[in-house]
Amino acid sequence: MERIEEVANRLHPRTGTKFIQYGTAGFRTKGSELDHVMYRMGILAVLRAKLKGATIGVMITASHNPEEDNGIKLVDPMGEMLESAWEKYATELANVNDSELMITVKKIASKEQIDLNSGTSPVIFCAYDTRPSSIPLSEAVRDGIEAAGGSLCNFGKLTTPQLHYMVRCKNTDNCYGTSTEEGYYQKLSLAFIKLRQIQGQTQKYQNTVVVDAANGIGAEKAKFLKTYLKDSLNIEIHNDGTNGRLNYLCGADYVKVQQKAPNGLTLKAGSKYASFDGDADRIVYYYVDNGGTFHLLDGDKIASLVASYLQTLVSESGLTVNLGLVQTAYANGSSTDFITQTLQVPVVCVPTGVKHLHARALQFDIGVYFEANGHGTVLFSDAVTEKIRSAASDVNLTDKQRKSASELCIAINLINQTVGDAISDMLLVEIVLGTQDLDIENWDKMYTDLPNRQLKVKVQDRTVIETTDAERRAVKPAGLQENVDNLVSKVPNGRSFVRPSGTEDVVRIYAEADTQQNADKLAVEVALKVYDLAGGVGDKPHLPL
Ligand code: G16
Repeated sequence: MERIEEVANRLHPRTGTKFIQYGTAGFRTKGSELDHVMYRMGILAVLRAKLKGATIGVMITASHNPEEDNGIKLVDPMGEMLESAWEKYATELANVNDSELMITVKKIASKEQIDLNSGTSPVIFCAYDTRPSSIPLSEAVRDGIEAAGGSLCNFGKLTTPQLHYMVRCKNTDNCYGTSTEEGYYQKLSLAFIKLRQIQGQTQKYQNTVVVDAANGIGAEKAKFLKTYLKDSLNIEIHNDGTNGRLNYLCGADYVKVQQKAPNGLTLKAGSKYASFDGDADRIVYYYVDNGGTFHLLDGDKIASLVASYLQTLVSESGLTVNLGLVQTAYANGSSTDFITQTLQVPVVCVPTGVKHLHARALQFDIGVYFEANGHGTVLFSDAVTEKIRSAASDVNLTDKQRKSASELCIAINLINQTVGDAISDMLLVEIVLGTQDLDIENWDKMYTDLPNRQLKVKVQDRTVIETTDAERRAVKPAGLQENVDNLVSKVPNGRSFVRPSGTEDVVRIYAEADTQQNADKLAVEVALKVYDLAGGVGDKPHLPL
């Protein structure tokens, strides 16, 4: 511990004065501005590990952001996001001067009653994505861990959800799975192959998926996975990083926001496509119909498909289970109507950020959560997992009930319950489509999305926007919400909201309406209000988009 300030001064000084905040998914900014933040997060990870008496994870990634950005987030013992109460410590520690570093560490330790001299040397799991800045930044994390008396277990390149999985495995004595990359592929592929074997004959379903891997880490990892899946799923990988920049004109975020195919793929009618994001924690599906029109199946459609599958299995197994679904304000209005009215599954809305969805999903026996951007998973409470396991071998139940409970047991092993995982979600979607014998067009017919548009506006200071009601209403700056309400009232089926991004220096605008033309117009009009009332910079938003 006594080396903390000396190492900071010598190797990782805070050179600028720019304030940085632990946001939606940790710290995120230009990779060149993060060296001191990385060093300090190595220290914080050791403090957290000492408090919890457990292994903590550190993931270095800026996920969907451009290649020159980078970021860091801490992973808590069960593989979940860092507890929000600690986000303020992270922000404080990242922003103090070097001379205040040790005082701040001691302050956090004293508040949390952490014994800095306990003599234990906690292990910190660290991994990173494919960005050029990731390896040097991981060295700063290592220095922070070691200066604080911890030891580093460096996994090198992993997807974000793989690191979350490893942390949970380690802290559950490998009951959740083996904390190695091979253990991850083995667990998922075993469950996938078993579910494939019990699935009936299919006519419409095709077991090929063409994947745009965003030129990110998901490409390499999906290639490994293929060797475990054998011929149970045919994955064709494009945008694998050999010939393109990370997230540039490709990947899940690009496809979702632009509502068009990524560069690097030529879509053919009759084929099924999916895009991962840069660190493979998000996935969206899409296809073109015979007329050449592009159709997107985003996180809302994945959530609907998965919820319908789980609900069927639960009801066939005769179990009483509290199944619910968590969305954010970005969820398409049609999806919420379908899930609540047709599936009869309750839906709750929370602010953007997987950490919020995850926390709310834990309150259900089975909590399905997905952001519209394709980030999500399913959580099973310990009690319901046990109930399902017992039902699978309960001789008092019918064969059909036992069979459905067994299928649920296997599905639990296919799902990465720590965080959204593009690879695990893809396998789950393929199983549901196979089980229900659906092609992508039929899946798409579950409901029809309301036309929608997302825009972003650069402002001088995005924190001038403050929101309430799960980000559905702006309370600051004055007058903005009244203007949004007024614009929305003029459009059939109109809905719109604005919120500051937690991962990019922008304000995000969402609008939906009865037609694409109206959704685009509403989005631009709301964006203009943001520009005028919240200090917009650069070009004014305008039509055509
Ligand atoms: C992160 C978060 C997501 C969030 C997204 C966009 O995704 O994990 O929960 O939806 O950022 O957040 P914002 O609108 O605040 O910029 P990722 O995939 O980039 O880690």
